[in-house]
Amino acid sequence: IPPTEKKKGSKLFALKTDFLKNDEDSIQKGILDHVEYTLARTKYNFDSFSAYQGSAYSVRDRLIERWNETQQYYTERDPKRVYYLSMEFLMGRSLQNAIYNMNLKDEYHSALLEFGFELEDLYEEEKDAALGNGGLGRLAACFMDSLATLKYPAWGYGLRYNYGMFEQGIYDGYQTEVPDYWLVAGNPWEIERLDVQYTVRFYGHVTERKSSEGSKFEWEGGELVQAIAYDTPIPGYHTTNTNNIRLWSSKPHKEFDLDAFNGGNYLSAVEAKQRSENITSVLYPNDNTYSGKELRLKQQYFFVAATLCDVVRRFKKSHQNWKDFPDKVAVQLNDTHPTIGVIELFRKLLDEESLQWEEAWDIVTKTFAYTNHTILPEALEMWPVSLIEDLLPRHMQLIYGINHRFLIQVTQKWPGDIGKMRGLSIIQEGEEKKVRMAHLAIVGSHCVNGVAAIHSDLVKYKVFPDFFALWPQKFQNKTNGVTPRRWIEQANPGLSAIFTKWLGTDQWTTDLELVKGIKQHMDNPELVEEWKQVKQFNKERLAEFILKNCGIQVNSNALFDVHIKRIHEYKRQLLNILSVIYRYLSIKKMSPKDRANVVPRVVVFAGKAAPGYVMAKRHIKLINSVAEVINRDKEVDQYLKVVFIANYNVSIAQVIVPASDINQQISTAGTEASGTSNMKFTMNGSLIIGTLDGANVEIADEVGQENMFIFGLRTHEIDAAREKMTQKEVVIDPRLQEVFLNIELGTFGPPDVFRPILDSLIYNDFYLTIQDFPLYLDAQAEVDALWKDQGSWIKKSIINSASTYFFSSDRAMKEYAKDIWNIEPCEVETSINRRY
Ligand code: GL9
Repeated sequence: IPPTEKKKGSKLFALKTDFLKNDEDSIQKGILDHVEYTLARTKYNFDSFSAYQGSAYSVRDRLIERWNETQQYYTERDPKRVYYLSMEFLMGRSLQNAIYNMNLKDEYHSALLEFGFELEDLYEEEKDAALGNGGLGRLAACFMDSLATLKYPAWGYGLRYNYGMFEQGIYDGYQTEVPDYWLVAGNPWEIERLDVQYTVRFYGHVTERKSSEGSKFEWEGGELVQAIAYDTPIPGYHTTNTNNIRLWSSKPHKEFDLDAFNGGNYLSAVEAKQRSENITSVLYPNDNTYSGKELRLKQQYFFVAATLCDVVRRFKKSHQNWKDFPDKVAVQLNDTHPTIGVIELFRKLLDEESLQWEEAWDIVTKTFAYTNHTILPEALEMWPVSLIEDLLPRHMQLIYGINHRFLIQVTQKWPGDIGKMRGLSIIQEGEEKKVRMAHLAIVGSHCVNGVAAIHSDLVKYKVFPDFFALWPQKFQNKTNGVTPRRWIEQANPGLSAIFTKWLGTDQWTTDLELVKGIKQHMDNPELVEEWKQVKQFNKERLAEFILKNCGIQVNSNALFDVHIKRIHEYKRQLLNILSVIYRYLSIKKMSPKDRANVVPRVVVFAGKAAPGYVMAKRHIKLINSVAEVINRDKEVDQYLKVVFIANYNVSIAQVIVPASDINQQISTAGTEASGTSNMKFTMNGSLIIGTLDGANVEIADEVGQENMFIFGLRTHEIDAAREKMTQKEVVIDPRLQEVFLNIELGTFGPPDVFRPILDSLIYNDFYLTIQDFPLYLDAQAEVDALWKDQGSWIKKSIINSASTYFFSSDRAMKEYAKDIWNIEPCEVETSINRRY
């Protein structure tokens, strides 16, 4: 270092001596400084929102210190890293999470109290970050929490959509959608990195340049778009380790369109630039469906192109040999959405780094792994060849080349079997040729996993049996998990206090296996009493929320029956509401004496339907129409209430889940890959009423079927049941007929709106609602019977919550790290560590 530089450096080091302090005074000063210098407000207009913002910025300062320490440490140690590529991260709110994970709850609480604010109230000032649709995006968020907590060197990569998941309104019982321009409220949790930018190309053409060393292919021309990085620090729980989620935002490329300018087309030149900002404008609000829109493919490529530039640049800073790449880098594909990344890395190695085909492909397949999240055929992505050819011409050439070599392998395994070739090919032939992204993901990865045991079996034996026959060792199961920090500690402080008291330690937050220890106290009347009280408290909190947001008064002593998730035919909210109608009609017919035996229920629904999913939106209308009739019927007032909570999101889930007595997990067997709310509910002592589908199966293994309400057709019975339906051999249960009749007679409003729902059941019933209906009613009757025996109920509730170790995302992440990524924890050693 030249002497002048050294001198400058010494001043740098002299000034930056210590980390921020965490005593009350320092925290208060931090908050006030931000209110004054970041928000430019004074103590005279210091309202709750500015208190939230000031607190968030002061927390962010501390996160940045930890982030810097962590990234510096990783750079020095150079451990193998994992990159989790996900088009969705459903983070919810961040203030409480960051404060809890940094172990600064008491400090922030008392600091704010002296300013006249309750920390807990300030949490409510924050807007949810909803850059995801549902389970898949929330899973990514839970995984990020666990990776940081377990000290794995991991980064998440995704897109910074300007519009997140739409805001749902309910008008006249119908869903309305309002765009969610979430950034208007500001986002203190992100750091704009103007120094991290890459250029992404679209369209253009491929030129072959021949030389003595062979041919080189260059992708040229087309449109250029700039990707800018935005980082969100992800603090581990009670550790310095702080990982990162890097989201890309699209901006116009600086290259100036001189032709348009000289032609006097200045305004149209600006418009062309503006179009590039569209790429990251909006999250596609689809779940379990594939939308073949060009903009979506652009999003996918933009995302992986920028990500791989970043990953490759980081690798090249400290490595020369490409052979080392898979020993330093693991890339996980969260569903097929980022699969074009397989080809992008291959293209970089081949065309930019001049590696040979075999060597480059070997590096690619050792690097990537693919998680499948659904087997619904309508969700499997298949992009038209013509579209890829146009948008990504070089990639299409490479896909053909890879497919050619792959099909040679297929013929070696099954000589002369054209059917196998056609079935396995990455390209689907037909009127319009398509690229099967799942096939590309399987061919391009060293590992393919499903997200629950039953789902992974379906992936192996039903959806991709020939791939499994070809490469049995590639296929694994990794059952999903959820973070107990957000879903127990933050969402349910009462239950957390019980755990800590009866286990004699608070270590259960990172070692959920300890919670098993609760079982040994389940006969202790003191614990039982506390358990009751905590549930009651949470139910009152939800009742207040419902009154405030829906204007409906519910009895917090009633059984809280909860069905919250995306609205989809396969999840069968319809089955639930039909049984609610049956319950209503039954109560109406009862004598006063019989009514005395009715278990009072509050049935809660929440969830969004994809804007284009007409049938799901009709289901919402039916639920709301039924709710309206029931809720204004004074005769059933004490016994039944139906509530549809609008605009379901992560922070609403944090209020609903701890308050539930039973939760509905009633998908048609074989359709729900895993489900993750089932895990959150079970942790919070809510009993599942459900089918043997997704992770319900493994939950039943852990908690015992006798502690749940399992009913319905099994996966292996589904095909036969569908056949029975088409053969018109199904007899509709008379109780269901009565329900149909009431809908047709207009009991719940003009029946023409509901006609398509009834038709879908009577003429098709693909999701087997009719056949499962009587079995469902039996299970519901068991629920009522058990509720009357509160002693047994609470015991089962305790057993449920004590048996959820396996469903912690910590367990899931340890399995991925060991079985797929081959990475080790890398604990940051630093003086910030003192606290922990
Ligand atoms: C999903 C599955 O449907 C769920 O069963 C599963 O729990 C999650 C996470 O693995 O993935 N796949 C999928 O496309 N969605 C899922 O929830 N949809 C949304 O995220 C809306």
